[in-house]
Amino acid sequence: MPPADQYWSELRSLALESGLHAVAVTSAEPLQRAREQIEDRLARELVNGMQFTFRNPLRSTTPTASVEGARSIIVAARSYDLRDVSDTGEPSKYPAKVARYVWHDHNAELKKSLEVVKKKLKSDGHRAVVFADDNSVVDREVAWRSGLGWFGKNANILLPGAGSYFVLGCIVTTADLPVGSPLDDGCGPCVRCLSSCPTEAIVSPGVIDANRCLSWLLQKPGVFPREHREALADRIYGCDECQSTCPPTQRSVVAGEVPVTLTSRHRRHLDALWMLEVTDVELLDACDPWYIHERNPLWLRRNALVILGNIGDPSDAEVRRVLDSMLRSAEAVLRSHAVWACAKLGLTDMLTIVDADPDEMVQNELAHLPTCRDDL
Ligand code: B12
Ligand code: SF4
Ligand code: SF4
Repeated sequence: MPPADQYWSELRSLALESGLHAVAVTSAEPLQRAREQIEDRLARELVNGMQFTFRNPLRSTTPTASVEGARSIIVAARSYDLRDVSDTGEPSKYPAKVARYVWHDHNAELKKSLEVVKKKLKSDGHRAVVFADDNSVVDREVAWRSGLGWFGKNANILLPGAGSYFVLGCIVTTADLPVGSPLDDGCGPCVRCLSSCPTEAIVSPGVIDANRCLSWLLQKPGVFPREHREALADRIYGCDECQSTCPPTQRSVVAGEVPVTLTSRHRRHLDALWMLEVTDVELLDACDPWYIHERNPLWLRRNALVILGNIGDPSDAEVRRVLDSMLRSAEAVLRSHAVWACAKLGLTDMLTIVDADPDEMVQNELAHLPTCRDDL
């Protein structure tokens, strides 16, 4: 076996050749700080029903629970800073936009690259398992501990000179590799992300309140909180605001180097009206290249109704027609969000259809109608 430094140098070169943008190593020691933070967020009720790494904190912060005898964790970042995905394709009157990381399944690409390195580790007699966006490891904590990047106040990991438009993943392995150490803070006095968050969800540096974070609210099942619907604007899935306003991320130099074969099916948005009219199969097919957790057309349509209330044109006959059909939907959650959209657009005359609706959710919306949009 070559010395640890030389072996890591070989693995590192292989990783970079395989499409990863940066790699580093940390030990497989428990992620004590992350465990404490998770417990603290749960105790402070900042988690709002999220499962992920919060469901079993002990497991997600104990690398050796996933790989017995693990000694090291190879942490990797892959850029998702695609600039080529066009806004063209079908012309859209009411574009419902997804966040940048959703445009393509970058986690699948990241895993493919990590698999190449894993294969090498295994052929050399080590145990090795790949994880990326998996509940077994807290990706950002291992990335921070390895020195891959610093923890931004927006809670993202930023790579020096390259910002935060990166997905993160790792290989937990029994190989002994030379570990890195955390970088110095790179944010300095900047607080742009805190002030740019549309819902003030960054409650202190590095701490996100999931009760307010649009990224979580867009995927959470059920009623979209009324107090955050206007802030949602035209987002259908994911939110980029705390990153797109971040100076080091804006200055990113990775642009144009993301190895992805783009097709005409890659896009930044779908039309909100279209989403409310097509079948589930058509909707899911259009979302196919996107990275969306538990693809449920119901929540995507709920989000599309909020968008329609925010950007729809009430004088457009198509808008009226689609809202009319949504007020008659078999799904109470769609009827109730259609009620809100009608009121935002000043179309309260349409609400007679639901006057006698037996559903509590719909009656609750009728009892709390918003005022019409200021710009109408
Ligand atoms: C749950 C989750 C979410 C939740 C909660 C986010 C959160 N901040 O916890 C929601 C749905 C809101 C979410 C949103 C997003 N997510 Co997310 N998410 C995850 C997931 C599944 C687990 C995260 C986790 O365990 N959090 C636990 C909490 C306790 O960690 P934390 O909030 O980061 O807290 C740390 C800091 O506070 C730090 N810390 C301690 N003291 C201090 C002090 C200071 C000053 C600072 C700055 C930090 C700091 O220590 C804590 C523990 O590590 C990971 C994948 C994974 N398996 O790890 C992806 C992941 C974190 N998400 C990711 C992405 C891309 C996003 C979005 C950008 C997507 C989008 N565009 O909408 C947003 C960003 C929102 C934000 N500002 O954080 C990437 C992050 C990549 C990166 N470069 O950092 C990950 C790693 C997925 C992946 N494999 O690439 N996400
Ligand atoms: S993802 Fe959006 S809502 Fe969540 S903290 Fe960042 S800016 Fe705020
Ligand atoms: S916006 Fe400023 S404070 Fe926030 S993560 Fe970026 S550099 Fe740090």
